[in-house]
Amino acid sequence: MTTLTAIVPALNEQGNIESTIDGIVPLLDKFFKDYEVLIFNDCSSDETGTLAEKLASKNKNIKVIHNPRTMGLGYNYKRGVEIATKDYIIMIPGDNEITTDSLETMFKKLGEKEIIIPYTVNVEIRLFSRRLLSKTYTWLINLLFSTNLKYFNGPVIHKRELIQTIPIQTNGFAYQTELLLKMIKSGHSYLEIGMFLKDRNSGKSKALLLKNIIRVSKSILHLFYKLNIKKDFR
Ligand SMILES: Nc1nc2c(ncn2[C@@H]2O[C@H](COP(=O)(O)OP(=O)(O)OP(=O)(O)O)[C@@H](O)[C@H]2O)c(=O)[nH]1
Ligand SMILES: [Mg+2]
Repeated sequence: MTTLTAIVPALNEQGNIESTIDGIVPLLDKFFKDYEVLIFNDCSSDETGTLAEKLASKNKNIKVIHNPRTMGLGYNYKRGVEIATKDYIIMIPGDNEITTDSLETMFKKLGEKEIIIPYTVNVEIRLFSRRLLSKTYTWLINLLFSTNLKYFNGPVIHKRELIQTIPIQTNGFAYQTELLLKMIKSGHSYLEIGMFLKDRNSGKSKALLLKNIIRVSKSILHLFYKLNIKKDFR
């Protein structure tokens, strides 16, 4: 049996953070010899931080990191990877978006390949605008980098020892794209697995914020230069 670090980013997720954690803990208890859950409260203006602390006080495997200001999804993931101590690392969104059945399917495949890359099967669950953004994004990345992935932004599972050797430059939403491209271009093996999403119960999506879209566009330009022109895969 193996061990897992779950990085749970949460920005203003007071209506979802408890159900996220309550949903995953039984699964982590069942599948892993040991695990840690790192909740990243990125200076939420709602009760996310207080609720996260309450969850941590009930379970010694849960830790909460509070940022004094909002640093971004990629920044938090990077910090999570730096402090992670278990065999594998997964990002589980704090908006309770991933079904536990899907997580279970992924956990069963651990060890088959170096990276487990989930993609959304029930795309119709998302709003048309969000779906279009994802579809265009995936198409564009595959075109720019000659890859053939179905999705770049899911709860990917990495081996800790491997991912800790790869520098992550972006602090924004494109962090997983950066990691996956660097790893795939370096020849690491991967397995794509279908997952099912749930409807966001409360709160708002941050993926469609203009500032996030601009940050992602800049990261992709930078990656294009680094990977395609400089041929620097790190
Ligand atoms: N720590 C941290 N978490 C963030 C930040 N932005 C978003 N998140 C969290 O990351 C997760 C994914 O963000 P979402 O806004 O749900 O984006 P998405 O899942 O790609 O898109 P939706 O389909 O709209 O939900 C959620 O748990 C957010 O709370 C951030 O700047 N910092
Ligand atoms: Mg979401």
